[in-house]
Amino acid sequence: MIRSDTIVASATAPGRGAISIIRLSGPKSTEIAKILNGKSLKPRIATFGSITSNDEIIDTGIWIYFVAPHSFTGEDTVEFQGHGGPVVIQTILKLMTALGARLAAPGEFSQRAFLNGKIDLTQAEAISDLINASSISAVKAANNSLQGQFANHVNAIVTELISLRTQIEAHIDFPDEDIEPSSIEAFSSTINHIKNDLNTLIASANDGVKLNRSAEIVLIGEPNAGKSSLLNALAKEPLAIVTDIPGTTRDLIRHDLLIDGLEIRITDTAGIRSTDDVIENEGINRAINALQTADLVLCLFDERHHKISEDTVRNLVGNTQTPIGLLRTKIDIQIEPIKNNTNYPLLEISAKTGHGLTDFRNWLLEKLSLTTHSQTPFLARQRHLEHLKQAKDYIEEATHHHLGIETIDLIAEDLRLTQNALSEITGTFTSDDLLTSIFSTFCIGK
Ligand SMILES: Nc1nc2c(ncn2[C@@H]2O[C@H](COP(=O)(O)OP(=O)(O)OP(=O)(O)O)[C@@H](O)[C@H]2O)c(=O)[nH]1
Ligand SMILES: [Mg+2]
Repeated sequence: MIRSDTIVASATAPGRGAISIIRLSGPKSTEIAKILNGKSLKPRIATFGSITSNDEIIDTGIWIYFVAPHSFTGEDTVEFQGHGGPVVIQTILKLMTALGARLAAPGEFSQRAFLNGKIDLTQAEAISDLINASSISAVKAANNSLQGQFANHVNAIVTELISLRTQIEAHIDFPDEDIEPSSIEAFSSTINHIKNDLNTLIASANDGVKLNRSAEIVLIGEPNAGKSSLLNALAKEPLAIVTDIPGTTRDLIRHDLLIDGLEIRITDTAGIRSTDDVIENEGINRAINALQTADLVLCLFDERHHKISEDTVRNLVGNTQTPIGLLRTKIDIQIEPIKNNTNYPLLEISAKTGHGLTDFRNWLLEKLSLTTHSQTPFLARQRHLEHLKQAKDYIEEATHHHLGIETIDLIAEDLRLTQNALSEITGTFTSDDLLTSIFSTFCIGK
């Protein structure tokens, strides 16, 4: 266990609440609790007690003592569940710091749990991601990471790499002896196997990264298609200016919607058309850029002026890889019956009457949840994806050499670098700077 001082923080959100939890971790925790409570605490027993200063009661509540190493941080930890008033909390924190505790930095409890080997880095990050999750799918995936599913995948590849490196490096000491053809075959087959595993893991991590943020939807269409009206109808407030003048919207207008617990960022854009207007053109460029990185692009059509077809869809969105959905707008005034000649899903709505909006919301939920909880067992971060890609680059580098006694040291080095890149994910090989930057984004008290 690391040697450390005693830290303290309120683990509950700032502001007024019924209950607050104040958490102490480190060697002085029980001593501080004893002074304030007036008697010793028994491990793992919730005890009603108080916090007293100069013979005056500051608060009463429940004390719980977790003995090292059987605590979240791996250190002696004491929690006090008291009343959730900001002045009460501040007074207790002052009393505890006067008795030798130090106010904890953001994420410092989790950092100690990591440094004491209670959790690996992916699990520590999953705690923060669970707290910040913006959908139920993200909650489930964060819990999977917290249970170690992501780390297990990484560790399985690392174990395979270690075994391969041990066998390969044994040959470095005997440069005059050729490697058996059967061994060469076995080495390259293992390298290929690891490469495939990495590719599969990168695909899952990609989905995991998407889950770790709000889903993004971009509305695209010709001027007057009804994009801004739809945004306003969904937001239930007049966020964007709506007129019958084509080219009303120029800037990207964003709104965060919460549909059944799924956070969706929806972006209204400038209508797509060819124009000499410099400002409008800039708006159109921004619209086209925004749709490239979205999770879903919705093409809106007022079919009185603009018929739906594969060509008209492609004219709007080009050759994007972003999934596409179609919306036939203003159905309160459309005369022709709906007909879908494309391979994209098509729904009809009226922003004016609200017709079709409930079906549209349900469809969105299904569409975005499908991409989210399909094959995605865990939550991931951009940082993980970068290390996985680095690992893949290094192992690919290894396959570029013709495997033989003269290249074995180069291959061994590539494999060592592959392993290091993977170890950065779980934190077995991580710089202090990286740790500081990861934990500093956590809540205080976590
Ligand atoms: N009847 C009817 N009119 C609608 C509906 N939705 C939008 N409109 C009208 O269509 C016109 C254009 O609507 P906007 O929402 O500004 O269209 P837009 O796609 O944002 O247009 P640009 O910003 O110019 O690209 C306005 O006069 C709206 O009142 C609808 O569902 N029914
Ligand atoms: Mg508009």
